Amino acid sequence: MVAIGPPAQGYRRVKVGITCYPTYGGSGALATELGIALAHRGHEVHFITYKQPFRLPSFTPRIYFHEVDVGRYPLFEYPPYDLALAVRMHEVTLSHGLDLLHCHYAIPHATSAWIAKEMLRSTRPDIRVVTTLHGTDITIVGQDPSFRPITKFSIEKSDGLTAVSRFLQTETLTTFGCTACRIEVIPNFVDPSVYDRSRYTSILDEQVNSETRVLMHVSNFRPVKRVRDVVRVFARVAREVPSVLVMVGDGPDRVDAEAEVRELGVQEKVFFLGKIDAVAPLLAGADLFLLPSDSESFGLSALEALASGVPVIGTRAGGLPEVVRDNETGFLCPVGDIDGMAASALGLLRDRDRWTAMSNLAARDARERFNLESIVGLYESFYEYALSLPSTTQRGGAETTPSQTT
Ligand code: GMT
Repeated sequence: MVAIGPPAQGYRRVKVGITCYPTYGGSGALATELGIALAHRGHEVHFITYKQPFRLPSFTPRIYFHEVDVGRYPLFEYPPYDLALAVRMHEVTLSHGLDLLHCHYAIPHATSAWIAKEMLRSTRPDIRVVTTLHGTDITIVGQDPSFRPITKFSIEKSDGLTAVSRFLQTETLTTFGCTACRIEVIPNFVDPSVYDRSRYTSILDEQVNSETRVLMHVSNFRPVKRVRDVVRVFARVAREVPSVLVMVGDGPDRVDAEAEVRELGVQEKVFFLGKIDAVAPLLAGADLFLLPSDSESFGLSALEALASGVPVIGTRAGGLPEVVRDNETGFLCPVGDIDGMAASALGLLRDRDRWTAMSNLAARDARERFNLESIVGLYESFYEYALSLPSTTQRGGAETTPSQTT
């Protein structure tokens, strides 16, 4: 865990309300770990969401959790969570004197924050809204005709915008054409003390003998993850190298993955573990991480694997090439290229020296480029910048950021 220390470079201590999706998913994991790190550095953090975030321990000094209760009314076939969230944001801002609201994932969080800000216009005109774009809020949901106008509006009404990769920054600017929007790239991060292979004795040892290679996939099993491809790549590898596949997580396509396992006759070699909060001890026992996604704005799970010394076999999709160095810390192939991914995996598993070199480089590169300490410092700096701006209420849209990465 990070040490308690002052905010980076003497930034002021802030009171921040963080809203995220609290159940499984990279954006919720990142938002929670950011909140924990900020609290360790002396800031006051208020999570405002419908459930305690899954990576939030029961008690951490300077962290508070405010549950959003949507309530029930017979007339509401669709209970208005967005409005209940706005009301809670408004209330927590007033009762705890928040400086800013930090929304992770645009829809509906940035929209609710805008409503809360309008409600605070006379009492707290100084409240600022920062929105971090994570991925499908832009690439899938935000482009659906039913959400596109409100996504664009909410983005434009945020005081500050960050995106987790250069890919997502460009995608947002081109998709929404919001020329007034300036988006700071602040990549995701890992805590190097948690994702450290040497810290854990492999908990898979009881199930898997030392000659068997462990391939792993961690996700929320949504269509974008292409979990059937995970099984297909593995089945090819398993034909030639003694190996098992460990599938961590759950979601709509789990049944598909299980069907593929049966169709390919690899039931004895594939373990579905379901949702697991702490993946670091599992990653420490893995030889390869598979992430054959259709699109991935960043790939936090890939970063956690790399930091754990697990080379990644994935796709050259979205922001993944910004995280995985092709041929150095893993291998990236075109989406759907099962043969290519299987060949890369086999090549590496058969060459232990190369695997060791790649594993070491993966851990080092992840620590250097995506270190918790420095990335949290970027958020602190961004908060400072957002707080220094005139509000969008007065000027009508997101503004230029201090260090543009476009
Ligand atoms: O946008 C999503 O699909 C949801 C989100 C999540 O909650 O899992 O995932 C996105 O955000 C992560 C954290 O920033 C990124 O690491 C993932 O790449 C991204 N997912 C996609 O782009 C599919």
